[in-house]
Amino acid sequence: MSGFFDHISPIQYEGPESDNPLAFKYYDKSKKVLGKTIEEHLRVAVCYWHTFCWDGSDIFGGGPFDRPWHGSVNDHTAALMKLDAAFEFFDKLGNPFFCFHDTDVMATAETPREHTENFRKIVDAIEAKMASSQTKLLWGTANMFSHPRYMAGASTNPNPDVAAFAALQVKEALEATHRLDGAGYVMWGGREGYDSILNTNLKQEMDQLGRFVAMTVEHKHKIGFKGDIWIEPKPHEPTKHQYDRDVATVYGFLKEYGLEDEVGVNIEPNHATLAGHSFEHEVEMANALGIFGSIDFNRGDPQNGWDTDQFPNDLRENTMALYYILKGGGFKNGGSNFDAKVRRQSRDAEDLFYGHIGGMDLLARALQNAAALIESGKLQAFTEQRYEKWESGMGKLMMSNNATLGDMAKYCLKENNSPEPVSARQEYLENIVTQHTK
Ligand code: XLS
Ligand code: NI
Ligand code: NI
Repeated sequence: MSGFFDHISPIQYEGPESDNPLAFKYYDKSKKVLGKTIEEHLRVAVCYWHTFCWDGSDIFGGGPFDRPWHGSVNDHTAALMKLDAAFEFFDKLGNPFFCFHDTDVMATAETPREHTENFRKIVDAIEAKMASSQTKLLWGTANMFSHPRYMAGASTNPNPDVAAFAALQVKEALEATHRLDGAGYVMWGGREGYDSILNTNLKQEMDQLGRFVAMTVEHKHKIGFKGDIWIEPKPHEPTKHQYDRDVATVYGFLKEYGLEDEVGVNIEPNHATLAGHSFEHEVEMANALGIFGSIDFNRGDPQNGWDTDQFPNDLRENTMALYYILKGGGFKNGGSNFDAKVRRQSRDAEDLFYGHIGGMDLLARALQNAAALIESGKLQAFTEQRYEKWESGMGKLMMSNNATLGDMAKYCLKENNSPEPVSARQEYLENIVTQHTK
């Protein structure tokens, strides 16, 4: 035991009337919503990186967080201390899943051989920890953006030796995810993008990324990993132009390289807003394209133009997102990963709990709101009625490939209709959402 969270008791559900800041008010994990428990719907995960690796440092100064495992060297002993603390946290919070990057969990390594050795050693320890814990792995990933070798990208690097190092990391991380029975594997683009077109061969880089993702898919099948692979779209940061800009761009990329049946998306609301979209737009776009996978729940700051990774607290935004998630059939292998960090001045162990408790309570409320919206059927009924004319007549002929442009024109002239505009009732629909945001 790390002892770091000794002063905190396991977090219990106490209901909305409770005054206890270290209790759930809404996350009643066994409560049934639309036939499944809240826990089964949300599949909440704690992320290793923001929660246990970040020391609070920013570009202007060092880390104010006091975490005993953050010594001067990140060796295997420190990695084991961090692992103890992480599982103590999971066991107390009661989150069913966690997520990690290879470099989050392992001792720092410089060479490829050192990387493999250090990573495999800690994966053994993680496996042992998981054997005596309830917490399962939602997804694994490889960090191919922090080390200076990845300055100019991983698989999109001008130097194939860098891509080979990235291949080693992905191979190891994917195999570890498989071994730890993870539900998915995430590929966030990291530095797969560019800052200046003057020094960049864009087509070459995109082809490299396409081949790299294809190799990852091939390896998944080779080792028999049955989980999903998800790309996490983000428009910029760290590079000016990230190749995986948003859900629609990722879909185009997957189509181009023949991967659309193999790879889905891990959507992050803060990335959606950076791309100029709403969170629910990205969810519904993924549903429409058949690539919805998982969510990294966080929020941006409306006045800041970067990825602030704050815990979600906007009930309406998350009600809307969960409505579209439920409408699309809900999570399968995916889940709700808190890719969120407490603020730099929230330096205590308690603050890590407040952040996660708040996020889990918020999602539990949003889920119940979304379920009530589904049950009321009003939004769905309105949209269905709005498009119902496509079910018959000329609309049906067009959509079943049985009409040409000429046929449509001929029909139009024959009917000689001047169609009347019809209200889209936006405010009426928004009021329904407001009524259900509780
Ligand atoms: C960064 C991403 C990252 C991924 C995992 O903006 O959100 O944290 O989720 O590599
Ligand atoms: Ni993320
Ligand atoms: Ni992010």
